[in-house]
Amino acid sequence: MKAETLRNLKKAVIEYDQTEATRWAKKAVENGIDPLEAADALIDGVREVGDGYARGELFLPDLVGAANAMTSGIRPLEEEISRKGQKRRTSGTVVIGTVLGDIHDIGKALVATMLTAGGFAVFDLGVDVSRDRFLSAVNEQAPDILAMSSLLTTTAPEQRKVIEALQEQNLREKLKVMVGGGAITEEFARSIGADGYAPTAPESVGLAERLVKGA
Ligand code: B12
Repeated sequence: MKAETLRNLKKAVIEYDQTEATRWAKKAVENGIDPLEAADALIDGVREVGDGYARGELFLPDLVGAANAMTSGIRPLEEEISRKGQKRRTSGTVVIGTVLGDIHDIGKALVATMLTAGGFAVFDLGVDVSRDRFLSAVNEQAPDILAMSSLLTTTAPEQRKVIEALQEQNLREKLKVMVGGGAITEEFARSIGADGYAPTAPESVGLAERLVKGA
């Protein structure tokens, strides 16, 4: 029963099937399967699709489909995880959001999902996130990494302003900043004093790991 459930959770993600992901996640809870193990099965699925994308064998819609299925399945499991007072092992904590004035969500959400699949605890602030909101999340969560997304050239400078605000509040040394999104380049990231840039969601995981290790 357990092996079948875990297999079907992973399969639901690989087949981009949100309904099946939710159904098997609920079944896992009903049958007393460790929700952390069940979540790992979903995460395995996203990793597999992420690897396929990184190798150029799969495409953006595949990544989006897998991410959506994982998000659907993980909800009932997270409820059970918090009911049992369990904690997931994490590689680090990330606060992520799309900057003020920008409502593009898809890439940022993918990065959040891939980082979750990569073992990070991710606090997604959503889109159109103000400097104050980023700063209070940094104060509340004390993350290892602050990740910002920008799709518009008009709002990209907001990333610099957030970094400056971190400096003013003496928070900059306490975390790493990584940036990305269609409007961002490696050069821009360097010019605003970010610690790292990645062009894709799968690559953001390796970047986050390197930043946390201080490499
Ligand atoms: C979908 C879309 C929208 C949707 C957004 C829906 C949603 N829920 O997200 C809607 C219709 C709302 C929209 C609105 C607008 N849009 Co629009 N939109 C797009 C479009 C077609 C796709 C964006 C997308 O989701 N791409 C797919 C994702 C997966 O890619 P991505 O976000 O870049 O993310 C990848 C990487 O960049 C990276 N990544 C992303 N974030 C991060 C963060 C970190 C930390 C890291 C490491 C990596 C990383 O990982 C992701 C996956 O690998 C693009 C065109 C394009 N080709 O990109 C235009 C585009 C971004 N939009 C554009 C514009 C101008 C607008 C509007 C101003 C249009 C208007 N006149 O109203 C408004 C702005 C609204 C606002 N205030 O934000 C322009 C921006 C031009 C520019 N350079 O400034 C683009 C490029 C279209 C164009 N060619 O003109 N848009």
